[in-house]
Amino acid sequence: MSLPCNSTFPAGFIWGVATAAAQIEGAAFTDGKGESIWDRFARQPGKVHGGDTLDVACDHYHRFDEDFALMASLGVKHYRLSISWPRIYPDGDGELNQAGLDFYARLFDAMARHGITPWVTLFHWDLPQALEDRGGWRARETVEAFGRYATTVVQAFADRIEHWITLNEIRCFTQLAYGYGLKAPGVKVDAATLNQIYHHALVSHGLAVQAVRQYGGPRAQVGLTDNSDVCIPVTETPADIAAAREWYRRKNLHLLGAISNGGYSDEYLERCGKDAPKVAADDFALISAPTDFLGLNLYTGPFVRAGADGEPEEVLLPSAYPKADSPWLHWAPQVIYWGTRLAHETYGVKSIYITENGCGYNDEPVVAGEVNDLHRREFLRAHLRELQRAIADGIPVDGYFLWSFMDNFEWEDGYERRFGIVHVDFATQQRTPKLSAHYYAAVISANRVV
Ligand code: GBH
Repeated sequence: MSLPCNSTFPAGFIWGVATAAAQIEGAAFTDGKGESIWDRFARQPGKVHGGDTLDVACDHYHRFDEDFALMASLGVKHYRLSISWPRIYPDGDGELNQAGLDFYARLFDAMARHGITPWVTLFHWDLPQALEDRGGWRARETVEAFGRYATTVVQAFADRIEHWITLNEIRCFTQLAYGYGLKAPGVKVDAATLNQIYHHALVSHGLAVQAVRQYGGPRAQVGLTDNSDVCIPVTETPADIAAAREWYRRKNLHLLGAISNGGYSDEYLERCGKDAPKVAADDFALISAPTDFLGLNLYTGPFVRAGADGEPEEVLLPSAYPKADSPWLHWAPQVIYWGTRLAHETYGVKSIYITENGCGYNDEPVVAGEVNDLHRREFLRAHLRELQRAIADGIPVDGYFLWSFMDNFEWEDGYERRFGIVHVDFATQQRTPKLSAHYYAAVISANRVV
């Protein structure tokens, strides 16, 4: 008798891996690429761990063919990657760099040869520095420039790409970058400017959707990748679930809430007060145009319970609570179940892809040709069990992309923090699949949690 907990995933379930251009490509100033805000940020003292830069990274720019061969050897058939805007438009706008388009054409050709389907993110944080110099995401001009860049890329690759992701994690390149100054460009703007930046990100998403609809061809699919704030009910009882639902609704009001609502809610506008964003007449027609799927990056989340009067109340993490080496990444596998369930219930999303999930650790040495990351295998297995539970409960999750294919430039943490299932020796560029890579290969091949 086959036990339900060992059942296979639905036929056609998408198993993939993910990366982003700035984190792996290197070749930061090669073939006409312009400077990005991360190239600049990494050169400012004290911003990135160890003074690491993106100049070489995994040298994927020159090694993509071997990387795809390795990917294919693990049975990975779907790969989420991003395109570097400053490779295509070195100044963000204006002159097109044909060599940049040619690079991605070679890359997609190589993927096709290795039987790997691309899922392309148009913006994963590497804003051209030239645009930042003219106001960056504070300026509506950047939104228009993004629309032109997105149109160029979609037109160039419509014959090869069917899956498009507009933006990666609005909260990170707005709030964390311009609000807290932790990510490039590393500034702290006032509340009104930050709300305007959020709004500009939403309009940019809308312009990319429009570009895919106009030029992507009949089979093209498009969606946003969001890192919604997700919480986990401490007990799965009606009171705590209701509290979690309310916490989730409030926290995501300004992004997924506004998109699904077709405008900013009164509740959000009251919260903004005098700092509310300026909205042009047709903005929400763009922002709220239907998409084909929602991408969710799910890593962790707080635990919430019903407090007095059922009000959501976060339960603080005690010091003994398990974490990865990334200090923000505490162990909470149910984020997969509740992240997808709350999105489905709250916004009526019909198709969800988990576009990232994974964990970051520091010391994962290669010993006798092997990397023993049993900790990551355990992390994956626990999260995949929650994915299976979500699917069993009828939540429409159609795919899962593991972050990341290989160790890479982990933003402000530099190369210290490793998220890959493939180990990269950054001195030699040697790749070594970790124990978790062999585990994930077995999951893909069996189409179930093994
Ligand atoms: C993703 O972000 C990114 O898309 C990806 O590029 C990255 O490599 C990967 O995850 C791993 O980090 O400093 O306390 O304010 C993940 C979501 C949310 C993780 C914000 C870091 C910083 C929290 N990120 N978080 S804090």
